[in-house]
Amino acid sequence: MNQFKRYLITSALPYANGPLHIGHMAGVYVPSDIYTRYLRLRGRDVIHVCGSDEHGVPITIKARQEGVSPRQIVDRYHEMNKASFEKFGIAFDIYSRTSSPVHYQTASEIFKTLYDRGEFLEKTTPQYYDQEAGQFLADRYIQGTCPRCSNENAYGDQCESCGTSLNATDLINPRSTLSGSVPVMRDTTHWFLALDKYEPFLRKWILEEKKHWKANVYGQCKSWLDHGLQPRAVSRDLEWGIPVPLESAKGKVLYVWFDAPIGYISATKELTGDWERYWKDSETRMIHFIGKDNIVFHCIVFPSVLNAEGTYILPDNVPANEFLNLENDKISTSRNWAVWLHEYLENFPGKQDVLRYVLCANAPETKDNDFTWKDFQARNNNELVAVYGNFINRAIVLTHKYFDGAVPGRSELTDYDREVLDQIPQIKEALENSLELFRFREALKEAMNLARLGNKYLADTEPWKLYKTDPQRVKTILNISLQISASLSVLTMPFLPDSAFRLMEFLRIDNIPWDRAGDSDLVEEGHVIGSGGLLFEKISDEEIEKQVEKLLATRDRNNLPPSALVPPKGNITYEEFSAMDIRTGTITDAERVPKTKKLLKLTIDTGIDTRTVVSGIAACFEPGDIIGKQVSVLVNLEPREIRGIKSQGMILMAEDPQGNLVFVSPEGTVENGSSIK
Ligand code: B3M
Ligand code: ZN
Repeated sequence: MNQFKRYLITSALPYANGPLHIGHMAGVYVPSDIYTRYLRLRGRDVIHVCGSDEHGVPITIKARQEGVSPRQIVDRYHEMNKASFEKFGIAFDIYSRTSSPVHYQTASEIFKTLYDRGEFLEKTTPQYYDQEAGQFLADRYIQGTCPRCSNENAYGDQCESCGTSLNATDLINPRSTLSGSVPVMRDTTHWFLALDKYEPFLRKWILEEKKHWKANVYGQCKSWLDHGLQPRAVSRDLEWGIPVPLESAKGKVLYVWFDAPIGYISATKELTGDWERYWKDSETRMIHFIGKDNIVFHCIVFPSVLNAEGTYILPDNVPANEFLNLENDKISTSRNWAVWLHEYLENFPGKQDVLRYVLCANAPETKDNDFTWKDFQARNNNELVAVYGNFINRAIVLTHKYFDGAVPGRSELTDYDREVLDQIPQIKEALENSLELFRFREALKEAMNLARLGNKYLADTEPWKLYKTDPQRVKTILNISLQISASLSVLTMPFLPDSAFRLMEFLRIDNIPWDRAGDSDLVEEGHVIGSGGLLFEKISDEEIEKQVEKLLATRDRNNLPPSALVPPKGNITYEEFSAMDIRTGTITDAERVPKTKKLLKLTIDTGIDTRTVVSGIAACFEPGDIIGKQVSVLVNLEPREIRGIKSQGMILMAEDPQGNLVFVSPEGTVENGSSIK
């Protein structure tokens, strides 16, 4: 029995610093929209809130890059993203924005309540300061090596590679993303949420009561709790953001991850005067839809804030997805390696359901997954067109051909007929169970199983061969086919709303209640159906090739914005440079290091000796291809043992932002052992 009276669905608030892409859709918005549509179809009391996340350093960095104000950036992308969501069919009840007055007030009130209760530690601590840019460095203003996974491009608040939430002072070899300089330390006062104080509450609430959460979410939370939580600053030395509502806090704003989740509350206030029924009543079930990089903020930080405030409910589930890659490479806004939603909608008008289908079928629900244009085409042509669309088209065309579009009556049923009719409610039940468990790929497969059932039923019974000899049998077959079609118009609605509505138009039916789907009498004998049409159209090789070429062309390495390249490291002295002894050498042998993907064992004639060097280049080079190649070798690097092999030195390589490697070699052949200066 469902103990919840109502549902509050939140979708992560996309930063208003750029357009939406398919990774956002696959990770958050397609699943949240499917789930919300399903709840509505089942008659549940549900609201779905979202909006633009308009504060934070990503926005001020973008403004700085373009030489405009943050306000101009958020105004542009708030409108753009709102329109893209609408065109794509993501049916929020409200798409608000965190620069709204309601949000400023709500976030300020919650901060003040916690401050007055002494929930914050007020600390003056040394923070990184960029003397050239004249500002403190927080979040994306500072990069360095992650202490947890050694990712060299971790940000001041989070490492996107391993998801760890960080304080800027945790970074190793920090560098300013504003000037590239090495920052200095300067004292500044901030207010810290004492997360460590909430560990007992979080351990009980998550580790004991949320064992049913998805493994990727539960595992991350457990890992953070096992590593121990640190106090986290909830304010920043920035101009753009919600001013900290304290007299002593001039020039300081709320940390974006303190205010953004409160944006869900503000949006609900704007949507309904009855907002407290959703946020403060234990009979409301709140579900946060997010990507994996937002888990700590939605499972640890925000629930701690709400728990400390004391009057709000906490999320019942947070079914975070992993990441979607594109053509085997990470989606990257800075490298323009993305399929932008607004461009998709322009290039494939009327095909939003095709993208919904592919992103759901390939959803990164338990691990990162990959989107390729070839797969997009294959799933459209081989599944949507060849199975689902083909079945519907045949059922409608044959009903018009033999019965002028009137639903024929059924007569005596065969065992096969009964078997087929019995499967419809079974498929529906399986689909519902998968949706209730947030397994959207599985649920979509069930919906397609119903289309496959219908398609196979027609192919097996071949009514077009029977009409002359047994028209009564044809009536039964088409009646059953139309019942299946009517159920499809309901059961596909959460996933493919546009084609579901068109199918309902084809059949001239509307508003079949979800609970009736699966019945075998949805369309009555004599009901006249519409003339139908193609539910889906084939996508040609040319259309796909055009997309792939565009993608590769826009990823033009020469035009990469400077920010895409690793920013320069700090200065060194001439003495430090001249201490390095770099020589020319020739690779005389090369082999893979067993049980590793990245390592090659190289034998190198350095002119002064022959030595072994282990190099992480196996992903880019075949051993046989590089024997005889002249290279540059750092010969006075301290020897170290790598996988049991003594490596003496380092080969110099150039690595571009995509991680492709090329040798740094002398232009002409020179004697091995020649010094490189
Ligand atoms: N703006 C999305 C991101 O991290 C972030 C979500 C906020 S949800 C309150 O890309
Ligand atoms: Zn990391």
